Amino acid sequence: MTMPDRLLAASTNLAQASRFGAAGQRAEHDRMANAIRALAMDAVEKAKSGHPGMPMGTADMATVLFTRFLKFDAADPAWPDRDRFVLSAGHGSMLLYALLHLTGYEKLTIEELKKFRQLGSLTPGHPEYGHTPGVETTTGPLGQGLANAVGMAIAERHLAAVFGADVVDHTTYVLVSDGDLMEGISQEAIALAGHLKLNKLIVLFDDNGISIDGPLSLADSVDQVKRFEAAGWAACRIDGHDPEQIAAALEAAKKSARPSLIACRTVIGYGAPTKAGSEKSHGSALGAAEIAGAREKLGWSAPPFETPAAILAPWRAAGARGKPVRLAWEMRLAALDPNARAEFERRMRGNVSKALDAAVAEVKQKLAAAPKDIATRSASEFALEALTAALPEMIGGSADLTGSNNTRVKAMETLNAADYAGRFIHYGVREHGMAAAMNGMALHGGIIPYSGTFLVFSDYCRPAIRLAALMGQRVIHVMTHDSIGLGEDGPTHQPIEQLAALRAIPNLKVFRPCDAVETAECWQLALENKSGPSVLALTRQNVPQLRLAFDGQNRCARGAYELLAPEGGAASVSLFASGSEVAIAVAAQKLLAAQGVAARVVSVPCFELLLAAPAAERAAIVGSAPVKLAVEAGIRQGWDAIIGSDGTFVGLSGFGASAPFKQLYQYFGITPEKVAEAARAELARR
Ligand SMILES: Cc1ncc(C[n+]2csc(CCOP(=O)(O)OP(=O)(O)O)c2C)c(N)n1
Repeated sequence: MTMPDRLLAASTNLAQASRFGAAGQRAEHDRMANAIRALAMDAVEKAKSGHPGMPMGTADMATVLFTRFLKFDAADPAWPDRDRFVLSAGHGSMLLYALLHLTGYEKLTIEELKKFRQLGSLTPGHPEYGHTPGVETTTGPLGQGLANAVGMAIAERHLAAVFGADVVDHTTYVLVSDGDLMEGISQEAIALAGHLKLNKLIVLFDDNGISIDGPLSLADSVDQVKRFEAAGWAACRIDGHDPEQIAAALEAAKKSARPSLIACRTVIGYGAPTKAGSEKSHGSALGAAEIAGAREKLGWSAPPFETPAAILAPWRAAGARGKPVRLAWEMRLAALDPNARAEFERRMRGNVSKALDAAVAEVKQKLAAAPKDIATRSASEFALEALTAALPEMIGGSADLTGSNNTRVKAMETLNAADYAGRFIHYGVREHGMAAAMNGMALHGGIIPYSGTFLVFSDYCRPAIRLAALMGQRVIHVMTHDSIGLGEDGPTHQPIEQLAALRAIPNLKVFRPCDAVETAECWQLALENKSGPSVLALTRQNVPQLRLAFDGQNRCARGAYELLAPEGGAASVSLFASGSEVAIAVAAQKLLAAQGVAARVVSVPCFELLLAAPAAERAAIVGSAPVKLAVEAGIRQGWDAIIGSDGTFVGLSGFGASAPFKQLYQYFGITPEKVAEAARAELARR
């Protein structure tokens, strides 16, 4: 037992001895668990929607966890060394809200519980991070919470290795349902956690054998205990309504050298007279008669939304029992070497240090001194050499495409079970699990995760990227091979609609830099984007460096800028492009100039930043040339916001093909000649 564990155990045992007495312990437990059940029934009933079955079935597990194991202080929901509790089965949100209310999270008043699922309340349908104090991650899409928890557990191990167990020493608990474990992402998460031997990750499985359609046997016959064991976990099966079995299993899990699964056999809707054990209690209000029957069965006579003082008191004590532990932690933090403490605090605040500006300037200076006509994925690696040296909180990775994504710089050691201090994660071929684990790391704090895969596989990451955007988490996805420019791998690997699809996600920034200088600038913007995720779409093929003179300003910061002014008078054509197509626009400008047409070139590395710019600035960047033409090796969707619905687009409208990349650009007509031709044709039409 570590020192903080001993402190917590001492405060828990003391409190329990005085409260329960040996004989009354079970009865006290039942009353406390029933308080959760009653609140869940009442809130769902009042809202006339929600999921009472899961909180009623898991109330015993949650009561044991929150009163005897979980290290937390309801008075300080953001305490960095708290244990994390992730409710992966987010539909059971009333379990979490009841727990937060009962343990005394100040904002989770009974009034908030009465407003369950109502606009503006702290108790939305599914738990939302950043909205409700005490909610560690947004859950609802099944499987995500489990994979987030893997990331949190990685973050904990890494930061403990860096800063020491005196300041980082906590456990990540996850409550999962059958649905979580049926989702494919769970396999990725479980395999990764087992491989990394994340022994401070403990999964409580609500093994109730029921999902929405009915008994699980309709669709599933997996032996979850064997499945987890096969992935390197410790796993056991217990009665999820027996507090002593739950406690014993948690004790054992805390001592395990591997991550642990505790499959808790439970009855969904426990206590409901006719709906318990049935899908009927899963996702709708129980109804007045059923609730009356449940109250009687559970021996709960308090009116709706009332928790008798004698039951609330031990709950509140449970919420406060972590306070001395937190205070002791604060003293240990204060005793840390001042530099280490300042660094720990900086990282937990998520502020990137001034070193970032210097690192970016250094990269840009080097590029001005010795220009590089390289692929933007290589430019990204070049930038990462400086950035990862400047920002030790950056943890890189790749889903088995390390050499292709160029996300690993030479100085980076692997983060693995033998050395959690490493900074590069081999995620394996697990894009979805990777993206969700990155969310968990960012949520944990102290880490800026970035990773790599091919842009076309952003589809495999999408549900997790969407949640990162919803939660406002800084995760950075390096996505290379960003167009038909990847060549011979053919249409399965060539992203076409992916840029548009990613740009459709609110609060996600999609960067597509055109050269090595823009790549460094886009990296800077992604790292400074504290309140949302970013994607860096990078080329496989070489591109010329278009920005040759050193410019201290980050020209990508407005999302777009005039790269080349028109030659000889006002522009009659504005050529817009992103990424590798900017060089095509530049060549087209020359062709047009030779034909007496003045054109300007606007590089558009980030739609979202451009569209967020003040209207006057945006108008100045877009300009007033009569012909607006965009070129991008993808679909048109989204570009109309810049070129207008009557603008001209040179790109793709179907899938790619397998061939050397130069041939493909010719074949699909994405060339300077075709761009110039389209511009002239449009000018002639006007
Ligand atoms: C990715 C995803 N697909 C579907 C759903 C809709 N949904 C919510 S709960 C659930 C399954 C319910 O079964 P289980 O997970 O065992 O929960 P329990 O019935 O035990 O509460 C489904 C399909 C979802 N939330 N997320």
